Formats: sequence, C-alpha cells, structure tokens
Amino acid sequence: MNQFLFFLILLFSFSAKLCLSDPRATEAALVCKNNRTAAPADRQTFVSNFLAAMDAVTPLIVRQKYAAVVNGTGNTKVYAYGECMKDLDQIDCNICFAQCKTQVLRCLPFQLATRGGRLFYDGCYIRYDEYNFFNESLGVGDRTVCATKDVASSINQTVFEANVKQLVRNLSVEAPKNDNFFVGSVSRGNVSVYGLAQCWELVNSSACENCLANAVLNISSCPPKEEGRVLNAGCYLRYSTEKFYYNSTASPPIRNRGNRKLAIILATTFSSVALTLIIATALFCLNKKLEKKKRERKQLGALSPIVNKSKLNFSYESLERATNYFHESNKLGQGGSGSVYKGTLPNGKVVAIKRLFFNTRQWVDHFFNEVNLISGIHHKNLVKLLGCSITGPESLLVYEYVPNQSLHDYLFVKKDVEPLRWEARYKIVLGTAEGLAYLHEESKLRIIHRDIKLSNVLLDEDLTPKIADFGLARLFPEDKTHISTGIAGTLGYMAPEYVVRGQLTEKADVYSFGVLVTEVISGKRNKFCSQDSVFILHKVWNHYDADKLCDAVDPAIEDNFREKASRLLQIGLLCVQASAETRPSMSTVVKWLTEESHEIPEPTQPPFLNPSSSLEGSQSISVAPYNSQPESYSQSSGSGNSLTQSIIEPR
Ligand SMILES: *[C@@H]1O[C@H](CO)[C@@H](O)[C@H](O)[C@H]1NC(C)=O
Ligand SMILES: *[C@@H]1O[C@H](CO)[C@@H](O)[C@H](O)[C@H]1NC(C)=O
Ligand SMILES: *[C@@H]1O[C@H](CO)[C@@H](O)[C@H](O)[C@H]1NC(C)=O
Ligand SMILES: *[C@@H]1O[C@H](CO)[C@@H](O)[C@H](O)[C@H]1NC(C)=O
Ligand SMILES: *[C@@H]1O[C@H](CO)[C@@H](O)[C@H](O)[C@H]1NC(C)=O
Ligand SMILES: *[C@@H]1O[C@H](CO)[C@@H](O)[C@H](O)[C@H]1NC(C)=O
Ligand SMILES: *[C@@H]1O[C@H](CO)[C@@H](O)[C@H](O)[C@H]1NC(C)=O
Ligand SMILES: *[C@@H]1O[C@H](CO)[C@@H](O)[C@H](O)[C@H]1NC(C)=O
Ligand SMILES: CC(=O)N[C@H]1CO[C@H](CO)[C@@H](O)[C@@H]1O
Repeated sequence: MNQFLFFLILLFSFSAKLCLSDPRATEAALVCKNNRTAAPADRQTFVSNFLAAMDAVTPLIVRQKYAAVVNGTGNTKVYAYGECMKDLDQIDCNICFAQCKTQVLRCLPFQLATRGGRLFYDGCYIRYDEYNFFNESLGVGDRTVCATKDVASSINQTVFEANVKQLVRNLSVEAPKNDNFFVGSVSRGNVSVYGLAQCWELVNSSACENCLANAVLNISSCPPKEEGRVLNAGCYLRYSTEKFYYNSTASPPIRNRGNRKLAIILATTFSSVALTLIIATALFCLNKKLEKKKRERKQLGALSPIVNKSKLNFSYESLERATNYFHESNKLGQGGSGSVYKGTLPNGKVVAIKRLFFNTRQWVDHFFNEVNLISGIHHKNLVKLLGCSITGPESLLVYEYVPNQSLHDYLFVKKDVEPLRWEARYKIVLGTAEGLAYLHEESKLRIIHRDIKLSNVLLDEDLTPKIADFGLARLFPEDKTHISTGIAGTLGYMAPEYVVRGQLTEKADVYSFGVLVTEVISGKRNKFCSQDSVFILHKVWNHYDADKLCDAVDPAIEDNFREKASRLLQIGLLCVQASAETRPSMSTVVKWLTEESHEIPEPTQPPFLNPSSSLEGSQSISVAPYNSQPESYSQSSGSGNSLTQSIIEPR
C-alpha cells in the first residue's frame, strides 16, 4: 500500500509539475536549408555525422542547457547547436529538447541536398549546418513570425503598440548586459505585454546587441497582432499578451522529494530515448552500408517492374492532384510521422494520404515490401492501407478514408454531438479490442501498435472504431524516434516498463488500451492536468477499492447500463496493472467483453511502478516507499552512487 501511496504522490507531483510549469515545447518555426547546388555524393556520411552530433548534444543540454558540437571532417563536417530558454528549469529544458530533437529530423538531408536546419521552439532551439555558425548573429534563414489574431477589441491598439515598442527596446538593451537574457513586461494604460529576449550562449554581447536591434526593427511589424516572434541566427525575441515565461528573479520552483522522483522517472525516460536514438543511429548506419551496395546496382527511380505494375503503387502526381497539391484546406491532421490530407482519386474514391517526414527513397525495396505486407492485413477494426507512392520527391502512404472523426475529437472536442450512448461505447471498446487482438495474435505479422490512444481510433459513419497508424513502426525500423515525440502528450498512455526501460511487448498496447477504456467509460481524459487535477486511473482505482466502481462511470451513460459499464472499467483496471505479466492478452479481453457470463478477475495491482518484477538490469532504478529517504533508492547493478549521475547524464 505504501508503494501505491508513493505512486499517487508521484503522480500528483507530476500533475502539479505539469500544471505549474510548461516546457513550451511548441514549434515557433522550422527552417530547413535547401542548397540544391551542393554535391550529394557524401550525403550518407553527412547524415551519420549529423546523428552522432545530435547524440553528443543531448547529454550536454541535460547538464548545462546549451551545447555546441562538431562531428566529422572535411566537407561532411556537421556543426550542431542546441539551447534552452534561460527561464526554463532543467527538467522543462530536457522535455522541450527531447521533443525538439525528434522534430529537427524533418530537416535531415534525405531530400535533395538539405544540409542545414533550424528549429525554434518557444522553450528551446536546435540548429545544425555544414559551417561554423556558433557565433553568427544574423543569417539568411532569419524569420519574423506574427500571430494571426489581433489583440482583443477591448484593448486600445495605440497603447498596445506603444507598450510593445517600449518593451522590446528595453529587452534588447538589457539582455546583452544580463548574460544574454532578459524577460519583462510593460503595463501602461491598462494594457500589459510580456516579453523575452535571449541570445545564444556563444554569441558575444556586441553581436547580441546587433542581433536584437535587428529583431526590434522586424518585430515592430507585428502589432496589433497579439503575439510576435523574431527568430534570428543568434537570438530570439518574443512578445505576447500572455505571461508565458517564468520569472527568474523569483525563487526557482521548489523541487520537493516527489519532484526529485519525477526527475528520476524523466531521466530514465530520457535514457531510454537516448538509447533508442543510439540504436536508431546504429541501425541507420548499418542499413546505410548494406544499402550502399544495393543502390550502386539500382539507381533511384528505376523501380522494379513488380512495383510499377502493382496496384499498391500510386503515382506522386496523381496524389498531388487528388489533394489539390496538398492544400491546407484538405489537411486532416498531423501526427508524429507526418501530416494527413484528404484526397479524391480520379475514380471518385476518397482516401486519406499521409505525407511522411522521412523520405524513403533510399529504402525503396524494403519500404515497398513492408507496404505490401501491411496492406495484406484486413480487419474491420483497422484502417486499411491502400498503397503508397515512392517515386516522387517525398513518400506518401494512401489509406482508406474514415469519415467521422477520431474518438478523441468525438469525446472531447466536438460540442454539437450527443454524448455517446452505452451501445456505442461498448461497440467502440469491443471493436478496438478486436482490432488489437488481430494485430497481436491473429495476423501473420504480429504487430505491436505502440501508440494506442483516443486520437488513433477513428470512427466510421456507424461508429465502428478503426485503429489508425499501425505498422508504421515496421515501415521505419530506423525511426525509433516517435517514441519520444510526445513525452508529455502521450505519457499517460505509456506502460511503466515502456517509459522506464523502453521495454516493448504487446502488453504495452494492452496498458494503453486499458487507459483508453477508462477514458471512454468514465468520459474523462487521462491527462495529468485535468480540471480537478485528479489522474483518472487513480480515481477509478479508488472507486474500485471502495467497491463503488459504478460511481466512476460517465453520468451520461444510461442508468440501466451502469452495471455493465463498470464491468468494462474493471477490465480497464486489469489492463493497466503495473507488471506486464499480470495484464491479460487482448484475446482474453475480447472474451471477457463478449461473454457476459464470464467472471472477470479482480485486479490485484494498481497502475504503479513495481519495484521487483519489471525493473531490473543496469538501466533500472528501484522504487522505494515514499516515506523512506531518497538514499534508499538503489541501483540494482553498476556503480553504487551513480544515481545523481544517471539523472544528469542520460546514458
Ligand atoms: C551551397 O553549397 C555550395 C557547395 O557546398 C556552397 O558553395 C554554397 O555556399 C552553398 N549555398 C548556400 C546558400 O549555403
Ligand atoms: C563523431 O561521432 C562519433 C560517434 O559518436 C565519434 O566516434 C567521433 O569521435 C566523433 N568525431 C568527432 C570529430 O567528434
Ligand atoms: C566565431 O568563432 C570562431 C570559433 O570559435 C572564431 O574562429 C571566429 O573568429 C569567430 N568569428 C567571429 C566573427 O568572431
Ligand atoms: C487609445 O489611447 C490613446 C492614448 O491614450 C487615446 O488618445 C485614444 O483616444 C485611445 N483610442 C481609443 C479607441 O480608445
Ligand atoms: C527596462 O525595464 C527595467 C525594469 O522594468 C527598468 O529597470 C529599466 O530601467 C528599463 N530599461 C530601459 C532601457 O528602459
Ligand atoms: C518577478 O517576481 C517578483 C517577485 O515575485 C516580482 O516582484 C517581479 O515584479 C516579477 N517580475 C516580472 C518581470 O514579472
Ligand atoms: C482596466 O481594465 C479593467 C478590466 O479589464 C476595467 O474594468 C477597467 O475599467 C479598466 N480601466 C481603465 C482605466 O481603462
Ligand atoms: C563578437 O562577435 C562578433 C561576431 O561574431 C565579432 O565581430 C566581434 O569581434 C566580437 N567581439 C568581441 C569583443 O569579441
Ligand atoms: C523577416 C524580416 O522582416 N526580415 C527583415 C528584418 O530586418 C532586416 C533589416 O534590418 C530586413 O532586411 C529583413 O528583411
């Protein structure tokens, strides 16, 4: 029970942490450099050096919040730089950077001869290039990005504009004098604006001044927009009507013991992320070597006749036309691996087209083979993969179009729909379970989805659930990175052993499914930062403990079905048990769902990190009851006091 308590406290500190702080891991701009004149001959080495450099950047960021790294020699030399905004504390910095790092891959030199990219998040920054830009203050990719919305009409625009002007001038003067960083606000005439200016660590103060002076000029084009940013080679300047920064003069956020534990969890998460990145790198390099030989005999574009004749092969041009050249109005959404567009084929068939961040031309054979295999998977609860395009400038996947929205939108975004009735919820839960059981146990490929969540379950016209995005992991064995694309976003769905150790089995999907069931039946999202700040799994478990599971059922569910609904919650709890071995298989879940007479076992473990069963090996930490001292954490192998080390260094 102690351990359960600890876990709850951990979760609370987690939720408190996520509510009070914000790593600002939101994209402000991505600028890829497209140098079409550079020779592509040595691109492979360049990419390997890029990945090595990114690997070296991470531990530095985690130690000092900035990093400048060079890898490679000659004309494949890669310069990489990362930095967090100085008002973020180390944990927020790590979170922001972990996400930023996976997204900068969108500028990888797969296409043409892209050999440089900058990704600005509001909390952190990454850039890589082929030359030493570390002390550059202004450059060709510099951007000014204004919000699209004007300030509220209740705000006097003249006053607002004057305040912005004073604020940014003040920031630009103060930052170079204050270690390249300044935040502040101006509130005159009842109008407040907040701002932040920062120059990168290696930019000296005169270059900083120069950079910010330019930024002040450029940002003046933004008012009366409510927000403006200048994203220069050497500095970042932002103003907003919202106070978005932390006040660094106030004492730093108190990290109590709970948060210390959070730090450990996060640190281990990062180690697994770092580990997967390393593995990805290794795989990538290995793959490159093997591919090199293949490619020598097979030029790009010279596709085998099998591919050319295959029904699975769509031409890039036809898909481009189908989506009206990827027009914004056809965009259905954006996921970890690419954006999705709605398209209409010449024969009138409506499809969903996924545009992948990764160009796969290098993996034509492999990719096509995988598409072939996955397209052979048919199940009423899985979104069907119709084919792909691998001949164009980027790779596209073509899926069956599912007209209704995702379960997430249906439950939590759409305002104008009736709450789902019991029948519909049951159908959704059962269908999702059947789809997963098929992926895990019945299909010949044995696929682990890895990212089961509400937004990956789409609803048909008659509310049949269809699981989207399965098999992507198979298509991209090199792309282990999307594990970390949404650490904050999908953490709530990730099984403990997966978060801590990156250990991935079907049971990780079962855990995610359990969270999903809990959400569908309770009508509440499993986010750490909900209104009443109660983590929904904890709440349901409490109700279960008190023998009142019925009370956790969404009030919108009809009274006469509440008993049945609480049965589903119990199944959900069985699926989220802490140790993977105690979770049922998906086929067992389907059996419980369909055979009403079947007795459902009692869940024995709440969803917490089990100290003995699932955490072993050199990467692991033992989790002690909350009321013991932090020193009682122990490393089950390896050097004795390396705990602090492992917090700081994710490897
Ligand atoms: C493009 O690459 C060539 C050769 O490496 C180089 O001389 C040129 O300066 C680059 N152009 C830009 C805009 O970076
Ligand atoms: C580049 O990275 C590789 C792999 O991490 C490392 O072995 C090598 O020493 C690095 N090279 C330079 C010049 O830092
Ligand atoms: C920028 O830094 C590099 C290396 O740190 C140095 O060689 C170079 O002179 C600097 N450039 C300027 C313009 O200060
Ligand atoms: C906005 O404020 C200025 C200066 O205080 C004032 O002259 C002007 O009349 C105000 N405009 C409106 C629309 O209130
Ligand atoms: C900038 O603002 C700070 C604090 O509000 C103030 O102390 C300082 O005098 C201002 N500097 C300039 C140049 O306006
Ligand atoms: C920062 O916080 C301190 C104390 O909480 C307060 O006095 C100060 O005005 C704040 N500064 C800014 C720029 O918000
Ligand atoms: C300032 O704003 C508040 C609320 O936004 C409003 O009630 C008040 O009347 C305003 N005062 C002036 C002087 O405009
Ligand atoms: C600061 O950096 C700029 C550009 O990188 C350089 O021209 C200047 O000489 C440097 N100034 C000092 C004092 O180091
Ligand atoms: C994006 C933008 O507006 N850039 C401008 C910033 O200011 C310089 C002059 O200082 C202009 O040349 C840029 O076009």
